[in-house]
Amino acid sequence: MAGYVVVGTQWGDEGKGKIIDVLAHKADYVVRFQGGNNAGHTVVVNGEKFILHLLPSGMLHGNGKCIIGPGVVVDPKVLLKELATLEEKGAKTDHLFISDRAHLIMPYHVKLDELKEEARGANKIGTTKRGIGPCYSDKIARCGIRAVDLLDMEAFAGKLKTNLEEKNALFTKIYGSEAMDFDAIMEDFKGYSEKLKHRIMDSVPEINKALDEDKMVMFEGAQAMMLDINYGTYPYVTSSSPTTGGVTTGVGVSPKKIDRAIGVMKAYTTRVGEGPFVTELLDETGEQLRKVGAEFGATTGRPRRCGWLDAVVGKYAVDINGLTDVVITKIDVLSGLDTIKICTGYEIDGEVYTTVPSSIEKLAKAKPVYEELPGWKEDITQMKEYEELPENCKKYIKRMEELVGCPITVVSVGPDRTQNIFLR
Ligand code: 2SA
Ligand code: GDP
Ligand code: MG
Repeated sequence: MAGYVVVGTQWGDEGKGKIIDVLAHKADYVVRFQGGNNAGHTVVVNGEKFILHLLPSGMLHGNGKCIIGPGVVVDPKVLLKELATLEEKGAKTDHLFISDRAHLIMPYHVKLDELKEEARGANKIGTTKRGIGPCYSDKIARCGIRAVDLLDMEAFAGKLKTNLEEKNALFTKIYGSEAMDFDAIMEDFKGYSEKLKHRIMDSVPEINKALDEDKMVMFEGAQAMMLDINYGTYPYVTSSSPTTGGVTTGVGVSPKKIDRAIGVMKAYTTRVGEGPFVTELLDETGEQLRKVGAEFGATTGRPRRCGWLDAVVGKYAVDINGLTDVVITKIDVLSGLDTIKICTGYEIDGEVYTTVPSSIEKLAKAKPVYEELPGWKEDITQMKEYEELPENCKKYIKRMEELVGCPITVVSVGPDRTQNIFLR
């Protein structure tokens, strides 16, 4: 069996897309298991940049099958646009399939996401406003509409009618907004059904069979550990499980079939959206990280908040995900700094914590306990071997490894597919 999972270990945007693309050339399947088009996964091939939102990051290899799994929420309009963009660039797309169990993001979910964020005011979550939370809410409330419903537009119409009645009452009576038109939505979705129906499949038996036949299946995580609905900085999280546990429920495979769990860890930390961020830098160094690291949302363009590496979060991610490997990314962004800090604990009301507290109020009060390491000046972006790296850079990598307690197997030194140093 060769089930590989790739997950984010911080607040997302660690470079998962790049790493999945690097590994996907030998994969028979690349499967998304949660999230939706809130994700922005960047892949750079020969200097050309592709940002994937719903499409798995293995799309550009065109060898294996790419599947949008049962645990994903799919906005068909966005999906069709993304497919068209790739096709315009000459990439092949006939290897993309959608699980019939995946839930559909409906236009009323997007509208509700916007209205809810507006209503929260200063307490907003900072969502991507792509309808993710409202769609997962309907899934759990057992009134969602799924991809399989696009294969039976009569059944679809009945479900849309019931849902829209309820949502329109919310829009008009609670939010003072306008009702949405049933006929217009129905018309659009008939079109999506025609364009997508040949890609809708039952992915469960096929993926399980592939794993039983020792094929390589890569499960692609979106968002990350600290945005997990159960273990992240609730309520400042996304509405799915981006951790390895999300694979078993999000694709329908046993945990026994996962052989490697790869956590992608940025050499510093970023967060986009609201919520506590213990190592955030609101000074010039934070500004430098944002500038050098080009830290802007790949979906919304929002500036990302930047700060030092948080090893408390790193260790938490290693434990919860059962990581077998850590891949460090963007360490090249740290070149030129005199010293670099790593957070090893949180001081909260005079007590030092080395685990992530569940209370958001406590976390908001946490002061980072730092360890300081010497920096390096060299440009490392063209280096190919571990031995070539500056001594202080090697020391930083070693210390990261010790603190998070998991072998580091790859160090990424630039956005391109080819900019990697393999350690093991
Ligand atoms: P949502 O839209 O309901 O999932 O938002 C809830 C929180 O999850 C965060 N979130 C993300 N954080 C980092 N990256 C994401 N993808 C894009 C990117 C984000 C962008 O690659 O840059 O472009 O702004 C992502 N998606 C969701 C979100 O910020 C909320 O904190
Ligand atoms: P993802 O959501 O985890 O896939 O990450 P994003 O694509 O949202 O953000 C990561 C950004 O960093 C993208 O612009 C990547 O092209 C870029 N990137 C990935 N790895 C590296 C690296 O090692 N060095 C640098 N400088 N950039 C990288
Ligand atoms: Mg991203």
